Amino acid sequence: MSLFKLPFIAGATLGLHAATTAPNPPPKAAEKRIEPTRLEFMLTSPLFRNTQKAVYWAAAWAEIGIIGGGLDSSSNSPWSERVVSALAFGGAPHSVRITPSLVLGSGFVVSGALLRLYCYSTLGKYFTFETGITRNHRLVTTGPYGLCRHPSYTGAVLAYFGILFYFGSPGSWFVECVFKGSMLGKVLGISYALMMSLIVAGLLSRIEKEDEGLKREFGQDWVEYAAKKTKARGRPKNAGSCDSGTPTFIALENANLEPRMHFPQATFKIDVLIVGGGIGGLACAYALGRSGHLVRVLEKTAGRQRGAGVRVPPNLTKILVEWGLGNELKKCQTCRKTTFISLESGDVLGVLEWKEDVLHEAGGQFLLIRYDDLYQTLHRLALSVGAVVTLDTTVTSVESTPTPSVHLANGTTLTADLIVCADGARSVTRDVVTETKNNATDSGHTWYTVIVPIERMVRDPELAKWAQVPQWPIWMGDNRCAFGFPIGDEYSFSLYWPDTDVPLDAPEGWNVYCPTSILNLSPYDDRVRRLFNMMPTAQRVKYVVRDRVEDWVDHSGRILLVGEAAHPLLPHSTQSASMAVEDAEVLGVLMSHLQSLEQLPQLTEGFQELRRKRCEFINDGELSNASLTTMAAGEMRDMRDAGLRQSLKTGIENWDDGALRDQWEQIEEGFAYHAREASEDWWRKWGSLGDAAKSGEGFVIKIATSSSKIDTGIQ
Ligand SMILES: Cc1cc2nc3c(=O)[nH]c(=O)nc-3n(C[C@H](O)[C@H](O)[C@H](O)COP(=O)(O)OP(=O)(O)OC[C@H]3O[C@@H](n4cnc5c(N)ncnc54)[C@H](O)[C@@H]3O)c2cc1C
Ligand SMILES: *[C@@H]1O[C@H](CO)[C@@H](O)[C@H](O)[C@H]1NC(C)=O
Ligand SMILES: *[C@@H]1O[C@H](CO)[C@@H](O)[C@H](O)[C@H]1NC(C)=O
Ligand SMILES: *[C@@H]1O[C@H](CO)[C@@H](O)[C@H](O)[C@H]1NC(C)=O
Ligand SMILES: CC(=O)N[C@H]1CO[C@H](CO)[C@@H](O)[C@@H]1O
Repeated sequence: MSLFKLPFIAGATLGLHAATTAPNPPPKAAEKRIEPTRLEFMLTSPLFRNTQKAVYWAAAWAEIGIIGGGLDSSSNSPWSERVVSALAFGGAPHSVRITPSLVLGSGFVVSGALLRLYCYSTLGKYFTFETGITRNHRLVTTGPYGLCRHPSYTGAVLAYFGILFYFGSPGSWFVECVFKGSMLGKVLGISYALMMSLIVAGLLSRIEKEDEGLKREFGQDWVEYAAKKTKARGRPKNAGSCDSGTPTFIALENANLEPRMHFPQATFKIDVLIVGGGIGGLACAYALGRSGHLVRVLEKTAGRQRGAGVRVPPNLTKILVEWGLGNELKKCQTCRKTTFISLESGDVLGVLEWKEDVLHEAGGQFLLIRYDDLYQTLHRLALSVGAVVTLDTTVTSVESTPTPSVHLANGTTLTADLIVCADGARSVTRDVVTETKNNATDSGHTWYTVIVPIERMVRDPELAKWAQVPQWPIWMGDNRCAFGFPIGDEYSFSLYWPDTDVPLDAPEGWNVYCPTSILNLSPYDDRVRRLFNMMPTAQRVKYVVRDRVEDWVDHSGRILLVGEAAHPLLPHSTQSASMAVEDAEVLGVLMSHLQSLEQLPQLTEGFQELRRKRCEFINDGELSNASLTTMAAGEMRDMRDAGLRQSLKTGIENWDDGALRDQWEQIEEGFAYHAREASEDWWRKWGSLGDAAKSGEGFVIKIATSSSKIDTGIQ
């Protein structure tokens, strides 16, 4: 009779073994993006888990021993009696038998284990016992994850519940011998039950943390998935139930995740210090971290800087989508058209439609977003690849000898294999790299920006239309212009104004404010005045003109300028964020090919070669654009306006007339650039020559830039 018990013993023991054996090693420290809970050690400590497994195996063998001894007892062999009495622990070994609750317990363990094995196979190598979101994960909603939100938790709880049921059943060796047999047995039994409660509590306390982590990482995707999986069961979040009728627990492991896009990693990994954690610095941190390098960002501010609106042109959208932000970008507004309006009269002069097919050609959407949102998103991305972002840390200088190092304002010096200077237009590192003084001259113009809540704006019927259709109107005036666009529930409105009107002097930078009343807007379109004066203060960004930076790489090839430190732009340019992120993408792709430290100068020179021309081209376009929109009254301006009026009649396709057609072609070229492909092309052309040098063929190539001729030679 008790022989029938054997399959159930086997089921319970093997089931529990499978359910508590990790299919993959734990994620690396940098990948632990979900904070561990206080009971985490109960769940993840291998020592604890292995001890637990050993106890179950011992109990299983004891039970088998008793059954075996019992079978043999008819022959009264002294051997079997000795075994049975040794395992009896003072209890009643003959009461060890098969009971319905024992069978049920074993059934629970087996079904829990099978559910978990299904989860292991669905998630493959992304299933780890430690909570964490590793690099390049994606939300998995298939297989068991399509049934309920956290099947592996359900499985774990089923298995633990089953084993408790099994060992706690009358007829089990534990109850009949150990528990009933002695005081010590009772103490053991009760402490064991307590421990199991702690494990279950550990599982439960993880639910929230993991939900938060998944939500942080996957945003809308996770919210939608979670809502679907709980709504379908008609229960609130965290209390839903699965088809089996057992509680739905959040996947204990790294569940629900899968890689995004595959990005190659460098075979040779280096330490990188990034000076400045703005758009450019954070984007570089992500791109370099993704290529496998160890990155630390040093940012002088506390990190929460307030910006205004940023325009995200198509090929930046493309990069961000490849970086896994597609869903976040869906929440942004798409720019539909640009209306050109006379600042003086308020008349509409022309319309430029951002046609779907034209943008499609350029490969992405033209979006309007908030600076702060882009900043936060890139910050999160940087952390997701293990980059460390140190705030409130001001860099005073950098140097390359004897090793690349960074001096901080507090006296500390940090060293790295590569220093990336992303400290913006007012860079303190630029002159060290170029070894010449970069002149800064006053442009005589300043940007004034207000952020107006949409709900306030729509109360003025004449202004409401600008807010309701995502568009980017430009008011063109004599030596000045204005433009605005909606960013979520706010409206970013900027004026580009000559300093001759407002003699108040102000320092350069993005955190300077002034009262809006200092501008006299009464001679202009009254809507501009009303909109601007809705807010009491404006952000005041002075435009300082800087020389073109010829050298982006220092003589050692290990200190590199990126973003506005390398190519200062007119503030509020269409392409400002885009240029900085493109830099990052190109740098990341090049650095993913790094095979040795000696190769570093080749790659940094390659970066300059790839990026400088494009940035100059874009900057020239932005400047000629600015002069086009701020023309003084005269013959030229009349021609411009005539051309624009033509666009009102014919639309963009038929813009054949000179200046505007050229303008559009420029815009198109700016929009259609593909940073990753451009750098991969470069690598195919030049990178392999560098390899030849390394492999000892004696072929040396120095990358040509416009300041240095190609210099090849046999050594
Ligand atoms: C606060 C802020 C708000 C902005 N808002 C807008 C906007 O609304 N619209 C728009 O079009 N553009 C905005 N820009 C500009 C835009 O970010 C840039 O034009 C472009 O993205 C290039 O960025 P960058 O990273 O090269 O330089 P920046 O954006 O200038 O970033 C440079 C970073 O380096 C840090 N830094 C500077 N010096 C040091 C130092 N010595 N040590 C450590 N850290 C240092 C700065 O604090 C800053 O975070 C803003 C920039 C900033 C800094
Ligand atoms: C200086 O600042 C850095 C970064 O903020 C910090 O790690 C370091 O400990 C500081 N050093 C001193 C001496 O305070
Ligand atoms: C920068 O300033 C120096 C010294 O005033 C001057 O000689 C040089 O020509 C300037 N460079 C440019 C590009 O204006
Ligand atoms: C030039 O200005 C137009 C609108 O005036 C704008 O659409 C375009 O993006 C600008 N060009 C560049 C290169 O930024
Ligand atoms: C999204 C995207 O890649 N769009 C365009 C970017 O530019 C390249 C050309 O460099 C086009 O081929 C892409 O279609």
